[in-house]
Amino acid sequence: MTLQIGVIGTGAIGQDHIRRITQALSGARVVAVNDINPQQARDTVARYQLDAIVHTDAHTLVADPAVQALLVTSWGPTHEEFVLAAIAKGKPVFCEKPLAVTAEGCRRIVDAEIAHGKRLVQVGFMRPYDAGYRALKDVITNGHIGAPLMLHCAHRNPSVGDSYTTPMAITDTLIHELDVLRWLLDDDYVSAQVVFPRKSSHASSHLADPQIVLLETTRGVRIDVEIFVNCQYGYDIQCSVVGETGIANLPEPASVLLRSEARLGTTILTDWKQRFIDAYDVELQGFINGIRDGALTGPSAWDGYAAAVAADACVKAQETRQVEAISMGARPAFYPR
Ligand code: NAD
Ligand code: NAI
Ligand code: ISE
Repeated sequence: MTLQIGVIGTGAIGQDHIRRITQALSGARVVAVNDINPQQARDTVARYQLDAIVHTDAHTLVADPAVQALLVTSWGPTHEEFVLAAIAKGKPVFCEKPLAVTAEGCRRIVDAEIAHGKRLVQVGFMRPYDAGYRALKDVITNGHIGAPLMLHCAHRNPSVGDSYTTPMAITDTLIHELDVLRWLLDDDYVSAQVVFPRKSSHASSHLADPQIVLLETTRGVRIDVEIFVNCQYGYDIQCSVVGETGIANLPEPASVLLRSEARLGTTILTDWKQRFIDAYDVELQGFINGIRDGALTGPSAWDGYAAAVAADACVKAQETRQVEAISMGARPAFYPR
């Protein structure tokens, strides 16, 4: 049976996910789309030659009997409303990160899902599906570097638009590390601090860039993450795990080693869509298969909540310049490890 999906938000990642559902994945098709900009929704239907209805109201799309599952790829602040609407209709929903822009909003989703009684939500944290991160986790889990002690990470984008703000370095960008590092270490965070180095001249006047976030986990692992969203040179994701007996680094994306014009080098990607392209495919196929098999297994609403609790503390730490505590309470039995 082909799963019939409705998409809310036909922007950059909405269109990219529509492309993969339509051209790369199996078992699903897009039957309805909505965007706050209806022309963009219509253009998307034309571009991907979809046999899909354009709804001018997102809630009408959620209620459409032809729509069996939802993809929420609109702006972050709209996610909570649409995910809650999907849960109210008992429809599975894949929501791009962040699940909601505050921990309180994520908690409302967690509570609604638990009240519904069955998992319906998968969050678009794709890095746990990336082959490089999975290889890194295997090295740690198999004890090849002993117990992890420290992590040195970097999340660098070439540039961001003028609407990108200082808190978005946390809620939009660091949120990926907040998710993947707790998955990688099988641990949770207890504190966060944010340090501001000298500002890049390429950052807009209202943006603090770069930033360094210092995290501590329940087992005492110390993590530093450099967020640098106007680094100019490329889209560069780094993760180095220092253990008791060795160091494990996230593999670089495959690239031809080129000897040419008296230089030896490899290409650095510039587009986030390319850096994790395989992981996006696997996560979304996992969502489709999970619905078919009656059990979603990917990043849960609890994972979305856990990342948001840490993000709230980081945003507070940006303002106070102090070490801020992170506490998310007990994991509900509804979300087994
Ligand atoms: P975008 O601005 O290109 O697209 C967002 C779209 O949502 C726009 O077309 C906008 O018109 C539409 N929209 C906004 N509010 C709406 C509403 N109330 N109803 C219907 N449509 C609405 O942004 P984007 O880069 O595609 O990002 C969208 C989401 O995906 C964000 O939450 C972002 O954090 C996330 N994202 C995730 C990744 C990832 O690596 N997982 C990468 C990029 C973006
Ligand atoms: P698992 O599903 O047994 O989970 C491992 C641990 O990580 C658990 O403690 C769980 O609570 C936690 N976790 C899972 N997702 C998380 C997230 N997004 N954020 C924080 N913590 C998270 O382990 P497995 O099978 O290694 O799966 C890990 C992820 O990869 C899952 O999201 C899963 O759906 C996905 N997956 C990907 C496959 C692939 O081929 N790339 C195959 C199977 C699973
Ligand atoms: C964007 O929304 C993403 O999710 C990208 O993966 C991230 O690198 C970027 O900083 C975000 O703005």
